Amino acid sequence: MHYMEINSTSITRKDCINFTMPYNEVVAVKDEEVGMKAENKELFIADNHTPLVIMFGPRACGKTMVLVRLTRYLQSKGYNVQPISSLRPANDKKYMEICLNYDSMIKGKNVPFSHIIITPLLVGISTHGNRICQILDIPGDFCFDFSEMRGDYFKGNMDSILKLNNRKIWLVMVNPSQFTSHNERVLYADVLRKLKEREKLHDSVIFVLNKIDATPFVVGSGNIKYSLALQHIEFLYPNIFVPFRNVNPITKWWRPNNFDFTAFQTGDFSEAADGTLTFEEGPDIYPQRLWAFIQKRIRG
Ligand SMILES: Nc1nc2c(ncn2[C@@H]2O[C@H](COP(=O)(O)OP(=O)(O)OP(=O)(O)O)[C@@H](O)[C@H]2O)c(=O)[nH]1
Ligand SMILES: [Mg+2]
Repeated sequence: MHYMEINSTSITRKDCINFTMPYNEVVAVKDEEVGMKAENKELFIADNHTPLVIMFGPRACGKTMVLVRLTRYLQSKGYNVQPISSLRPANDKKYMEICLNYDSMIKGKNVPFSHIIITPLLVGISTHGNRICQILDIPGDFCFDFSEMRGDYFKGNMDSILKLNNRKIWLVMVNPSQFTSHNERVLYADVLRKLKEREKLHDSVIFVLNKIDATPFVVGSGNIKYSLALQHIEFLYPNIFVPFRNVNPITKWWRPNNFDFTAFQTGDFSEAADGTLTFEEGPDIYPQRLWAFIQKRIRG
């Protein structure tokens, strides 16, 4: 894979717009990194009251790694983060194994977690014995399906999740390289428009630009050129933010958008000569900022 050097301190808006192709080179994920194909199993969300945070995005955009990194951060701050076993029947041995070994699985350095956690996963975040939220990670293949020509993108589990009564906070992944064709990016913006149509009153969206380390928007550790990054995502995914604009004639003047936008880097991934994938976690500022947005949205 080819890595390009970018001098991030001297970029301009024009440069960002012209950077489309190099992104694909920088962060293209090799097929073998994606892991095995996951199975779309029936899911059961027993807790219908606690807000549900849902990781949403195509395959290999980094959903599971964002969950892993957020878990590590929250645990370091004293939160209790535990998988919720009732998501799957007790005879699902693979899921029960993840529930039992989650802590040790996500703590190693030489473990390609995302290759192990290829099944849907529900974790509960609690503090002082109170559950604050649940986070659901679903493999990208089951978030939406482009092949449905009528634009009915959500089927099976995703359709059932959309019908749940829990307050929903969607963590929508939008990195420049998660699709390789313009057509797919246009379709993704359409998927998000449909998602918005099915939102309930208290639901909300946080756009997450993961793999920020592979873009030119990082000025220093955790110091991101946010407005340029936002403009660039808008350029790559035409009209993506339109359904999420604040159309209230009064409040739109000081709050133009009904969404939050944050960057994320789960960590540095390097491959040893023997093929072992090593993970070194990224700066705390990313999970810290994401968690602040999630907490704000939980409060409503
Ligand atoms: N450069 C960079 N690469 C990342 C980052 N986070 C994840 N990756 C890469 O992306 C790959 C896929 O990450 P996953 O978390 O498995 O992606 P996913 O969205 O859960 O994929 P599915 O479960 O198949 O939908 C990882 O194996 C890493 O190689 C990041 O912050 N920076
Ligand atoms: Mg995953």
